[in-house]
Amino acid sequence: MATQALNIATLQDHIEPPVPGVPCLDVDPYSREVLSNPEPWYDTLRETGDIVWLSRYGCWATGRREHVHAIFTDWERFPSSPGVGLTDFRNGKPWRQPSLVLETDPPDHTRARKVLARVLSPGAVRKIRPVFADAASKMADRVVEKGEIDGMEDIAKAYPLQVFPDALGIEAGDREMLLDYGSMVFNAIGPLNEFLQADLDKLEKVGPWIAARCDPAALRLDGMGAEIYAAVETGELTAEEAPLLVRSFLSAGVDTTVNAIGNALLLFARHPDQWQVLRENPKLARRHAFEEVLRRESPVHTFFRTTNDSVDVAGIPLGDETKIMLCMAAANRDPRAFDEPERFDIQRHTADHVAFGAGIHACVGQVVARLEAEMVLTELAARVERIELTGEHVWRLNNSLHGLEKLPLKLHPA
Ligand code: OVM
Repeated sequence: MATQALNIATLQDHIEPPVPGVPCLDVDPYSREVLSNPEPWYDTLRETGDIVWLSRYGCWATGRREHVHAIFTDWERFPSSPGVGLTDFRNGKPWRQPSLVLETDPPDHTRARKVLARVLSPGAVRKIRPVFADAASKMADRVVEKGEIDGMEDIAKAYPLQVFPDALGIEAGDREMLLDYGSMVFNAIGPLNEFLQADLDKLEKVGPWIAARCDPAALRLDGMGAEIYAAVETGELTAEEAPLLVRSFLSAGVDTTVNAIGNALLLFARHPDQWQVLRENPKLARRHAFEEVLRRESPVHTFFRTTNDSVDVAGIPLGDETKIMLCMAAANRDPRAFDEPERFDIQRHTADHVAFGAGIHACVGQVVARLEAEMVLTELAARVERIELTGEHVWRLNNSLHGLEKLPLKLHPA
């Protein structure tokens, strides 16, 4: 198979830590068992030590909020250009051309990020607010009318797959391909296991579809995609860079919000008291409710960095050119940073969560993510008295996304 020639990390029997006497775990965090019920793993990782050696992959890992945040905000010692997954790009050709913004360091990163930050700025996003509000209102009417729904199909996938590609300026049709691509991009943060392999088998079909959506001819003139191409006119980007930057929207902009909205629905179904709090204070949808969802059920559980120099974390020398797993989901449940971290409380001040990362690579699309969540929660809270779980929810197994496959719900109208 073609993927055998790719440079992607795999599960190993046992790799000794570079320093003796450090805390080690021989768990495979990418096993079916862990991915379908990750919370015990998050807790084990975080409570085993400040920084822990994972012997099955030969990398470091941390689940403590303090270290996750410190490493994210220190791009000089923990760069992103060797890739932000388990695979070190310096060992061979990556599975796709590296992202101009995710998998780069300053000064290259700075230039690409500046363009994205402008297109996705609060001011720019304010302009799309009425369109997002209208779509959410219609979606909410539809699901309330239907009553018995699958929260993933009818809300969490349906809404982002409509509003985000519309805002970007890509045509309707075959948009589920965006979920296939998202799945692939996020599985590729982890090892070449059954989950990533299954996605790479679809690459021949999905890859060209994605590339065609990044072409200037395929983008509406009034969308965010066209604004990326406008940066070629001003000399900020080259003509070769623009499609690659549009690809970042398609990589990071859909599957992430799908899972975040799905996790929100699950949490509110499980915590009807918090749904009542939201209904009584709908302004909480504007910020607090979603931030608490991101903290309590983080849709992206891990990214990696690579050591640059002989750096140490909590007094442990990590060695050059070693990968470090930053488990944001574990950090967001760190009792050292959050009071009673298990408790889902939408009135809590959760500004310290690291679900969007931190530092120069912190999620550049977070304004759009928040807008989508705010609209969905606001319109549902206005119409739904109670969200009832009517069957088993099923987690979707992915190497770095934490979201649902199936979420059977009944919406009780207000
Ligand atoms: C990208 C990108 C950006 C953020 C997240 C992401 C792994 C991809 O630029 O392709 O998901």
